[in-house]
Amino acid sequence: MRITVSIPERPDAWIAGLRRELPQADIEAWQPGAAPADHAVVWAPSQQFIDEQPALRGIFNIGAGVDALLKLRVPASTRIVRLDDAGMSVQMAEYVCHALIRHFRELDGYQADAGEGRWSFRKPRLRRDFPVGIMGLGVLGQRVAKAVAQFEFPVNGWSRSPKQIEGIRCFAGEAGLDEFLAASRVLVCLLPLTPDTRHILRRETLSKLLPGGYVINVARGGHLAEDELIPLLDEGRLAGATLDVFEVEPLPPEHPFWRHPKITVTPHASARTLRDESIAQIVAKIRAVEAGTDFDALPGVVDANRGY
Ligand code: NDP
Ligand code: OXD
Repeated sequence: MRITVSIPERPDAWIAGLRRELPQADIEAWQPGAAPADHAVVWAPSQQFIDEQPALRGIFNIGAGVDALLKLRVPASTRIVRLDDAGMSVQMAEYVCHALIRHFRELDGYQADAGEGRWSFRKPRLRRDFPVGIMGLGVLGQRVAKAVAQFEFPVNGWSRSPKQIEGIRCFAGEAGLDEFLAASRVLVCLLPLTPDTRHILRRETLSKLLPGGYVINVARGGHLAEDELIPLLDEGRLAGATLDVFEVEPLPPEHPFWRHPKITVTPHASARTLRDESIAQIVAKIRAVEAGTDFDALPGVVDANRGY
């Protein structure tokens, strides 16, 4: 079995890990003109890579989001498989709970007071006044929703297909979006980026949140209509935003998000790919399909028509 690897950052570490787990396989970094492989392990490969590897059975993405891959022309016979958690959901739960509680408990205000040696209390705020809406109730969204519910915030969730999740008020589809937004004050985006979800965080939708809305975008920069956020903050329609993902990454130094007092920026760090966990998951899937398991029986196989 031949496996080709196209990963921009530390490809050698990935190749060494894959070789350790699959010593019988021929595993090499892809370069133009490389021999055809059976499977690929990738992050944001080029169209040339896809065009030169028409016989791939599986493309294993080392992230959960496949929007970059789905921009490419991939042969219909090649299946795309994304990471299914692999240690990301707990990180996402930590990140979102941290951002939520930092805002809810006004910890930035306390830090500013401390900087001036001021011992002063803020009036306690009520959890029932801060319902949290999670957009996307997949692998990451459900874990985050449950973690937020542990802190006794009311939690709403929105997905494409209807769901029933204990402790979460679930809404679905276009028809459920307005009611979901109107019931939420803190909005967390954990959707895949698809033609249906691009710019879903825009003036029209964000204006439907409860007063004092707060946005946490941990999915993709393309979900947010970036030009529309700062006016909503400056008008007082939104109280703030924590943003981990951006239309252009790295976020350019001159971008106004860096310096806006109501925006917290992190560098696409909310849930990092963990190499060992990811290699273990990918190798288990490759072993399964090589042993005759149908791709469709694997968790994380992408439906290209659906876009995730
Ligand atoms: P999943 O595929 O497991 O979940 C996606 C969820 O979004 C599902 O609940 C799905 O609905 C819902 N959804 C998709 N399209 C729509 C739509 N048009 N309307 C309403 N709901 C929709 O993905 P994951 O939870 O694993 O990951 C989510 C995203 O998080 C990734 O695509 C990636 O972009 C981002 N991500 C960001 C990271 C970071 O570091 N910032 C790290 C990892 C991921 P249904 O359940 O009905 O199918
Ligand atoms: C992912 C990511 O999609 O790292 O996994 O953003």
